[in-house]
Amino acid sequence: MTEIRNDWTRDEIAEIFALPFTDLLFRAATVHRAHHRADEVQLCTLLSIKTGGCPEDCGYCSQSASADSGVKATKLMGVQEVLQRAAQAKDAGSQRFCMGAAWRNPKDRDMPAIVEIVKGVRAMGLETCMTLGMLTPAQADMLAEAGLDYYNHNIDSSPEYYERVISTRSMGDRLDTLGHVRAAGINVCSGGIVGMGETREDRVGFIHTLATLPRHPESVPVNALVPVKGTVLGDMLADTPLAKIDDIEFVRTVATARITMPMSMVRLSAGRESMSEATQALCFLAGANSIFTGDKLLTAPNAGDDEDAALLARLGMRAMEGDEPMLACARAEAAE
Ligand code: SAM
Ligand code: DTB
Ligand code: SF4
Repeated sequence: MTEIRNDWTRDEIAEIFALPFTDLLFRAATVHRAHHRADEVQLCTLLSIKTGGCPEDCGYCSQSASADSGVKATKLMGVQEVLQRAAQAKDAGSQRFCMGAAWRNPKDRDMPAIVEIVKGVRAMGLETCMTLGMLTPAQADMLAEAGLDYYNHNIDSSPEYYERVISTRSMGDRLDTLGHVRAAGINVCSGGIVGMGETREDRVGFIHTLATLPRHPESVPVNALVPVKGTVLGDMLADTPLAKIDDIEFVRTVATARITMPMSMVRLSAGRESMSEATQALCFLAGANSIFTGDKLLTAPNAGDDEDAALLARLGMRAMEGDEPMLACARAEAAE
């Protein structure tokens, strides 16, 4: 078993990131195998339960009210409709149902419906994950009491690059919410986006921030920017195509996350649709062991269940079943 460390230095992480590619992949695959089954991938389904009109100004996001992306703002979806969508996801073989709302933070008047949704989805035997923006300690406790398994709240990038992408809230605000989620006893899902025009040093700083949290997030989503027309970053990258991240650098980011956070589920998240099967296969070799399935993310298109099933079959890999990810969390606790 690899030692679980929370005292990584930025230099150490930069050194791992820059290893010869073959050495990096070998090391990441070795760590992966010591803690997880390397032939299994967790399937998660996303649903946007409240879309668009968000007061935050995240430069990548189609749902920000300050973007001109054409995404229409909706109200919070009704409980029954969410449950129906969760049932479809379960039938399609999903293990975790992740629900996102385009809020800066939930209002207290929204909480009863959110609690009902968590209880209903959980009762179907799915793991529940929500991403609703910033939480107060009391809201985190309410979600924990409802039985929420995971809360997603991404740090998105390095502390330095974060400020260039979002101005309406700080990295400190994000870390505070992650602290409230942890204190409430909910599993933490936190990652970020690569390909936003950041440097290698920023990608190192991004992994360093996650890998030095007092406890590593149980899930680490690594998104590749989906460039959306009408968003600051979508338009910037359309003008400077050279800023687009190359596949090898993306795989390096996944491998470095795997090596520094051995127990975590590393999720190959947004951006898979424009990734070749070979790149996705390299990501699995580098330690990614979770994906979003279904033909839609929150607002952007995704690969789709059939394509994913075909990819896993071609690679001779299989969907994770039962409580295996929770087992990983239990092992993490036991290792403390
Ligand atoms: N409003 C909540 C929040 O920001 O925490 C939840 C929803 S938000 C859409 C969830 C995450 O999706 C963001 O933190 C970001 O990392 C990712 N994301 C959003 N737009 C993206 C894009 N165009 N490409 C890649 N990832 C994106
Ligand atoms: C995460 O890290 N990626 C997911 C999930 N957490 C909520 C969201 C991806 C959003 C991609 C862009 C869109 O669909 O609008
Ligand atoms: Fe709002 Fe979340 Fe999009 Fe930022 S990422 S604009 S907080 S929905």
